[in-house]
Amino acid sequence: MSSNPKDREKEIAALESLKYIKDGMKVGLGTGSTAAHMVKGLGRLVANGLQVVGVPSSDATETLAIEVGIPLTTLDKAKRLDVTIDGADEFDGNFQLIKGGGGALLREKILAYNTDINIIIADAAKQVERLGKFKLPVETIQFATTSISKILEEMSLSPILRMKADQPYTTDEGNFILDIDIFDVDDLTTLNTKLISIPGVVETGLFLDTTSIVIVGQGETTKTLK
Ligand code: ABF
Repeated sequence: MSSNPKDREKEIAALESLKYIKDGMKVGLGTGSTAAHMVKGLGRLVANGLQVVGVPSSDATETLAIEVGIPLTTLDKAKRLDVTIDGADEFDGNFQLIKGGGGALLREKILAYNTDINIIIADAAKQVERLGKFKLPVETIQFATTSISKILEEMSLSPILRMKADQPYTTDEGNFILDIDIFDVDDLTTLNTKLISIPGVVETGLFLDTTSIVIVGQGETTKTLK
C-alpha cells in the first residue's frame, strides 16, 4: 500500500478497475504510473488463475506486464479488445481527456479505438472543469515537426518541442511530440480535426469520445463515473 496520498489514490482506482476484468478477456494495458498499479494488480490475479491476455500500449508497459506474468498478444492477433484500462493527464465532465504526458498517446488511442469498453483510472487531481492546464501533446513525424510548429504558433497554440535531456523526446514509434496550450480553445472537436489535417501530424492526446467509465481515487475511496 502506497504511503504517498496521490499515489494511493492511483492505486485504489487501479484496483477498483480490475473488477471489470473477467476470465477470457483481451485487455488493453495502459501506460503511466496509475496504469502500472493496474498491471501489477492484474499480474496478481493472473497468478491466482485469471485467464486473460494483454495488449500493451507502450514498450514500458510491455516490460512491466512481462515482469508480472501477464500473457501478452498483439492487436493484430487480438483484433478487438474487450476492455482497455489506462490513465489520463486530465479529464472533464464530458469524459474528454488529455493523454500523452507519458508519450504513449498514439498506441493508447489505437487501443482505445479498438476496444469495446475503455476505462480511465485517475487520482482526484486529474478531474478538471476545463481541459488545458496540462499541455496537449501532438505527435509529429520528425521530418515535419519544425514546419508544424510554425503552423501551431500561427494558431496561437504556443508549441513546445518535448525534450529528454538535451535531445528531442522520441516516442516508441520514433516520432516527436509538440506540447501545445489549448486552455483558451472552446471547440475541442474542431481543434482536433484541424490538428489532424496538418500533414505530418500523426495523432493528438485529445480523447474526446472513447471513454465509457472513469474511476477516480479520492482519499481512501473511489468514485465510478459512467
Ligand atoms: C498515460 O497515463 C498517458 O496517456 C497519461 O499521460 C498518463 C498519466 O500518467 P500517470 O498515470 O502517471 O499520472 O495513459
